[in-house]
Amino acid sequence: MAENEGELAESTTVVVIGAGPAGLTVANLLRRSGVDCVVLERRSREHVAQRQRAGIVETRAVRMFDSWGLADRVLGGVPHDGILEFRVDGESHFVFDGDGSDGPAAQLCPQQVLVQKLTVHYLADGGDLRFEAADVSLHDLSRERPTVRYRAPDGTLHALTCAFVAGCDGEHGISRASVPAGALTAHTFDQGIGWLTVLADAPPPAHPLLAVSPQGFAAHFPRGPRSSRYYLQCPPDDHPDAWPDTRVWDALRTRLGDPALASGPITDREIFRLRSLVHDPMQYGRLFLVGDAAHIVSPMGGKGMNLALYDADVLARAVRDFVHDHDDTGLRAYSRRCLRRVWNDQEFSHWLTRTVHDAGDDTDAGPFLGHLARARLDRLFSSQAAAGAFAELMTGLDPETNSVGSRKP
Ligand code: FAS
Repeated sequence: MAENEGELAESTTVVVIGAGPAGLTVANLLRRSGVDCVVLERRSREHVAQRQRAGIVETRAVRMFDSWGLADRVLGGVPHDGILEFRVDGESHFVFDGDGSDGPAAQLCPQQVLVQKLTVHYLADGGDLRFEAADVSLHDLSRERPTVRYRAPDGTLHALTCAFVAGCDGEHGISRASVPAGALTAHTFDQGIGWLTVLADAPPPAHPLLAVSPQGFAAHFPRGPRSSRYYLQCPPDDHPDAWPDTRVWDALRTRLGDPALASGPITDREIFRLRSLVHDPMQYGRLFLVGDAAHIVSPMGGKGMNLALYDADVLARAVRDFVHDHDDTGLRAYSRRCLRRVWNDQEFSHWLTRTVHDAGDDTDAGPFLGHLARARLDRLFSSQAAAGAFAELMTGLDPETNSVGSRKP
């Protein structure tokens, strides 16, 4: 594309748009592969570093970072002991969600800690990361050398030509919005369920906790040594103002079946709708969509961030093989391979969401589906085969190879 007046022209191999878990992982893995890249992030470093979302890096992702020699540098949590607690009408059931091997296990690592460490490592490794990149626009995506334009904080206009664009800018980013209408198919599903999500400086649970009760679903997850994330089922169109502190703690004590639950200052509360979204394919020309830019999965099962890390690993390996060996097998298989994983995790998240919500307050689902959900829980707690399948899905390890990557190209 012709250079605009007063524009600074640059060239690189990959332009990564977005410095969330997806973008920073792609960038770190590309650097590790000796592939040039530039990361453009719209927000400031401080803003990106403090955004609190997911809290567990699944076993597969921990081993993926390990396979790249990065685990010790970028993971900042505590190993998950492989125990998940289901509390049904106040009765506890402990389910093992590890793979039982001596390999590195899942980590309880708040997303912002992973993002901070990926940023520090990438910059220390000489990576090019540009925060506060405004007005990012994508051009010539169907040509061999696309161009990405943006305005720097000092007002300078930049035009980066590249071989590939990694669209890692989340659900509301510019990447997917730059794909011509009709080129992608969007598959959506609305669970019709809302969650009040609460962050508090309160003691974390002994184990991640999912609670089923007639009053509705509740969950309690660790987010650091003195911090907790809670979820409370609520109407999808509810408002955070309808949940003052006393109501939050009363509902948690009731649904978790723990009248003595310790409280603490609430630092954040939001309502969000449980919904899922998948775009197919996850590529348009030289643009590859990664993470939330391509798919949204409800937090049930902790797959959102982990799917972003999966896509990032698949893309980085594919670009590395193309740049170093002129082998485009991975690039051509990128979308199909990631979508196979996306639908697997969507199915698991859907199964778990219906199970723990229908088994509790069955007002919407009705008693029949309520009984089905309870039967599913009963099988999970009493059948080794069912518990094994559950653990496999929680680890994220590939069922064919019980390892990080699939045998399938
Ligand atoms: P992100 O959205 O994290 O990152 C995209 C980046 O792109 C951002 O830094 C953004 O500023 C930047 N960007 C956007 N537009 C741009 C532009 N035009 N130019 C340049 N940069 C641009 N998942 C779980 O597994 N468990 C949970 O408990 C959980 N809780 C969540 C709670 C909340 C409130 C939310 C919103 C999500 C939660 N998720 C959870 C899902 C979450 O973890 C996402 O899956 C994860 O952030 C996806 O990472 P990325 O794809 O990197 O996208």
